[in-house]
Amino acid sequence: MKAEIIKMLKERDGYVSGQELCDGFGVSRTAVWKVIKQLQSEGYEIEAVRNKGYRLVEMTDVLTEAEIASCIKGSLIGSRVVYYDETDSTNTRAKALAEEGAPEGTLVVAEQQHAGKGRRGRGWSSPPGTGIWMSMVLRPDILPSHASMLTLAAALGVSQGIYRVTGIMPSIKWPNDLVLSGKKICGILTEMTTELDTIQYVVVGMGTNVNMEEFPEEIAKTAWSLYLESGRKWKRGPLIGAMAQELEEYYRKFLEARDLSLLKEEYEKRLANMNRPVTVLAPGGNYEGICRGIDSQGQLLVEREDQTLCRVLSGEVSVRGIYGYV
Ligand code: BTX
Repeated sequence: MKAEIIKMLKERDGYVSGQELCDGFGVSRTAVWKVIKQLQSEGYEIEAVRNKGYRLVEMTDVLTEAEIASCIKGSLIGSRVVYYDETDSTNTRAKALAEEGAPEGTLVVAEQQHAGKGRRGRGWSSPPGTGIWMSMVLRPDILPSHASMLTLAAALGVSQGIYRVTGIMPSIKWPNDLVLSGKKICGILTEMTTELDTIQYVVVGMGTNVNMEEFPEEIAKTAWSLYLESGRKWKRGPLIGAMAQELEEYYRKFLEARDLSLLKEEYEKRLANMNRPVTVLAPGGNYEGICRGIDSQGQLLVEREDQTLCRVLSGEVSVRGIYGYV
């Protein structure tokens, strides 16, 4: 009921009458008033006028389960929202929930992570009040070897969600980072659990730097936020809503083709390294080449000096631009 009331208040230009809320939810006026009081204490400025009802005047950057749920527009991603004020890692929480049978589309969001995870045992800085730390549970009927493609589809979803709300379009640094001004604003971590060669579930975790004004020294040179890029602060609820909707869209396209063939063109348009020199840091030795996009399996195509085309498997290597971070 709380999320529905937030949604009604946001969608209405004028007042929502108390009676309308009572009738709509089959509750008493006192029950409605209690919810309004709670919302006011959470940061929603709601005007209450006798004989007219309630009107949302302004809101701070509220991040609660009800706020997030009120921003969800699709039918899959975010169909269930689980929110923590603080947790170890939303990926860890999403995996535990998936083990307990959480349905596909479950979205786990935290205000703060004290053990945010990057790839290969690295950490992810996740302070409170400034970022979006979220993970979604997926249960795709695909081969485990195809799951890494979900990282690329998610990169498109998050970047499109950011674009829709802010008008800023981040580039993608293959396979799992979003960048602006040559620095990282988002990282994606995909983890899966399989049984007898079938996927039980995949958890895709996405960390987006939204309103940070500065970063810890260790990452200050490579990290960036939407605030630093645009000079203004953004409300995280609507951003999460737009990201969830876009993630759903790209996930459906991925499932339709069972690979990235429907997403390849768009991905390449946003690929930061496209047609630029890259160094591939491969286990067998580094080499240089020109990035020529991706194939329908999400492998990076790198043209070497002798014109041979190498396919770089996601997860197998890191790719760095020869100049700077991108
Ligand atoms: P990655 O291994 O590509 O990047 C991790 C590296 O990025 C770190 O070693 C550090 O140098 C740098 N870094 C750490 N924190 C930040 C930050 N906030 N902004 C920019 N750079 C940073 C990328 O791994 C995958 C990250 C996924 C994070 C999400 S958050 C929600 C979900 N839960 C969870 O535990 N992880 C995912």
